[in-house]
Amino acid sequence: MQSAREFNFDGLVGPSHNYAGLSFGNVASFNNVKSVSNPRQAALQGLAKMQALAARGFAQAVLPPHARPNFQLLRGVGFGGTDADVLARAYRDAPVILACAYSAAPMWTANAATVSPSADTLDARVHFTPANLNNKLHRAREHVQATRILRAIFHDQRCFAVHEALPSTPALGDEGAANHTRLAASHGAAGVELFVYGRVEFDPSAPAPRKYPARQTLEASQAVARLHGLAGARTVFAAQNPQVIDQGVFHNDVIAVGNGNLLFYHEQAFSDEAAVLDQLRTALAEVGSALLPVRVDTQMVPVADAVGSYLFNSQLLTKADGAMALVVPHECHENQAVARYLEELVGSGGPIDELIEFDLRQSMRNGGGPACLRLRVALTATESAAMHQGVIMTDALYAQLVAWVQKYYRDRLEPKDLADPHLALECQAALEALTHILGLPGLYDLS
Ligand code: SUG
Repeated sequence: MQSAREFNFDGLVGPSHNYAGLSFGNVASFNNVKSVSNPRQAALQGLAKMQALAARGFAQAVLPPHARPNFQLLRGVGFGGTDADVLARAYRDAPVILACAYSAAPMWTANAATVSPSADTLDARVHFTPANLNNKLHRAREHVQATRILRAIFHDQRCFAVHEALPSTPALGDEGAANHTRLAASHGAAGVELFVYGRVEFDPSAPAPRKYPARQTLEASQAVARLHGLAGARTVFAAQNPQVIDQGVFHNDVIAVGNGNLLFYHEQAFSDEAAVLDQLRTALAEVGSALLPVRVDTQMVPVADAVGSYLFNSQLLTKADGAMALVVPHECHENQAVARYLEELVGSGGPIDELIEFDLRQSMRNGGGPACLRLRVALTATESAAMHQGVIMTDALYAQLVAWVQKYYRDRLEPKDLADPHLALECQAALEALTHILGLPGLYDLS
């Protein structure tokens, strides 16, 4: 077995971060529709998390934002003329589509792709499948730029395989790592990959939510596992509890998170909790490991509190001493039940012995917590040396990115600002400058 480190690739919040209420089923996005956003603060909050975790010795990297506005989308739905005409016409006739074209949602890189480390795959390469995110218009074209970014960073095909996204159709709805958890004795050891789905396209009798959409299908999860060459005995497919989807759990990472052999989850997360635990135990036994479940009861933390605080949308990080830290958003301290639970958890003598808290309010108001903001990629030393080095977070990169944000980002955006042609130019200039900072020329098709 080779040793490996887990890199967290956080999404750099783009200059058009705004609240457009585009995600039906995501309670925060819906509740904050049309409120005023602060893109500069959003980006600085995200960078502060990256910098603090890098300073603690965790492997940290950054994924760039996507080109905005997405003129291909706007022109593709019939808005023509100059760029300024396109923006004015879209604002007049279809402001929601304009908001889709401006969405900064790629910041939530847990939805960028599903990643399987080389220890799990048949050809011993790291596999990536960009998520098609076809459930929401504002996210449905993200995979085009995400594929381009991942191929630019993980360009060495001896180590990496970046697949095309799955065909973009409801039967294959795929939301990436937000519905995928890897359990293993260590990051470098062969592990068990857990895929959680909300709906089965070809079995109408399978349980499904009634109020909100299930974004991930079983068929999509199975396709990703096949593409990555995962071993059947070490792959588990689990149905999400449709009742929690209807309470705002639009991705499994809003109600469960795993790291090492530990699964931290809410008792209502899965349709059949006992069966999921059983399958995980059997699969982990294949690799000589034993499941460590940390179950949170409804009595301690009701689902509504889990959704409101994003307790489970936390990062579980293995520290140098082998214990784990839980990276939580500030909201966890503001919720009484969750704060009480967390105090007990870290004081219990168990494997999670530290809380690290961040103010991510700008992202949280759109339903994105610490775990949404990062894509986990476990890499051996050879693999981490083979990827593009310019995205690895260092003090110098942090300082450059902070200065870049201060220079290009507005501190206030409201819906009417999306019609301002200057905003489009500002976004383009910012991204052009970013390609130089990250050493990734040609990353964007800015035509
Ligand atoms: O897809 N919000 C995102 C939040 C994604 C969170 N990711 C994970 N749980 N991994 C979504 O619902 C809101 C955009 C708006 O309303 O303007 C949005 O897209």
